[in-house]
Amino acid sequence: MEKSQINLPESSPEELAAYVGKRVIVHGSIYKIRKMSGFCFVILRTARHMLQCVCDNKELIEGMAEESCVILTAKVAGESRARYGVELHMISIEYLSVPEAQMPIVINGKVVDTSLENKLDFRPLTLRNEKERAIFKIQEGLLRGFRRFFEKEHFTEIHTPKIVSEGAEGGANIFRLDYFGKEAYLAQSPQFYKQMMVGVFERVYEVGPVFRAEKHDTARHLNEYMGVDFEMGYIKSFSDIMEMEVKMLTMAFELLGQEYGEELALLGVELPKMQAWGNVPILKFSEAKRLVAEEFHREPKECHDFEPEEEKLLSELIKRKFGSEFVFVTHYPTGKRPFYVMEDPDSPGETFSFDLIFRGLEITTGGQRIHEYGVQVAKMLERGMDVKDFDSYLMMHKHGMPPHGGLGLGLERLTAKLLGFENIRQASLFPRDIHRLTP
Ligand code: AMO
Repeated sequence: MEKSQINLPESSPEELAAYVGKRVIVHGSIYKIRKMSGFCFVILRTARHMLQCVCDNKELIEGMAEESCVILTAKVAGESRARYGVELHMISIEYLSVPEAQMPIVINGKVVDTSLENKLDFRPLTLRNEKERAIFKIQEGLLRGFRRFFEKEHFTEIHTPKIVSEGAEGGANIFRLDYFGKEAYLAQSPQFYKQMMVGVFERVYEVGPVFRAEKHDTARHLNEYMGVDFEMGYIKSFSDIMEMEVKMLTMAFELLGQEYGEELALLGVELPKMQAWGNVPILKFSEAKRLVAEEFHREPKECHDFEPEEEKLLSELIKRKFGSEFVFVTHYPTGKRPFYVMEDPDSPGETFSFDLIFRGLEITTGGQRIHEYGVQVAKMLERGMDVKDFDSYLMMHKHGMPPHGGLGLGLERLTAKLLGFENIRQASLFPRDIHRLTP
């Protein structure tokens, strides 16, 4: 009889119907064995799917162990009760490996029923659970959507150094390194380098790790996270950047809807409706602060920034008033923004900057940058910075830069909020926080 090789990761499960009546060879891990009288159900975990198999061969059943890696030969049969409308009737099994130890934690239930700490401690195993791994397929989908958008908009992908001589974002949350006797740092963001590359490619993006030595243990901070950064030249205003972000998110959500339906359904996720640019609510920081204080009768403790609780309340208010889960907050006070951010000439003390808040959490910061050498140097001096330390950064300003701006988006924050998680760690494959360096 003719054998066909099914390559499941590439094909959509619906295509399996075409194989009914055929003999196939398929590899994967035995996820779950459910013994019945005289036969057993086996769920085979492939790169993306969970395939229902049936085995009535006593000898085959006896030797079977969960988490064995196998190559199955089987016949495909139609079965309306199975997830993809087909099941595999097992003919033979070739074992590639058999587990040596008992699973320390149950991974093949509907959910991994344990604390987040435990889930993270056993991450190489708990990620094998179908719901846990679905989180990271969705994260992959977001990035595919972003990349599709960047390609369409003619952005060049760049990779900038993560060992640097100066922090770009200021503040104390920077990791120090001994770099052959010199002091160096882990990059707090690709900020300087993405700006430099605007002078070369005009539009650039980077997806890469960002390091922040946050000493506090919160549900929204990691010490290493994935930054999605872009930067573009010849902008007319920083609202060009916000418009780009709306389009970028729209494209990513569309792609998720088209190609990640199975994972979204597994996690019970409904995609947010991103309004078209022009309809997404935009508020100035000072207005947003005032609105939250008035509506919720609270006295702000911090005047120059949002408290986490205020971001939550603002989202709640915007959803109620405008039906939007996204809100741009603009014109943050100069003192709270890094030295490269452009100040509004008509409103000194306010910057051409913004945050995007989604479901109560800041997922993005962006804005327009200072592109003129004299203005940038003056700003640095005003802040008591040593201009000489920034020679290589200032080279681009000195030799001509277009008006430009960009943004940085935290991938784990977006994923966590999209999937309704309280803790950002759930959306990081192997989170790094003050307590966690392994796995
Ligand atoms: P910012 O410092 O606001 O801006 O960072 C950008 C986005 O990164 C995410 N983020 C974090 N995610 C997880 N853990 C953390 N510790 C953490 N810190 C920040 C947030 C945030 O909105 N250079 C600017 C961006 C720009 O203007 O282009 C910057 O890095 O989602």
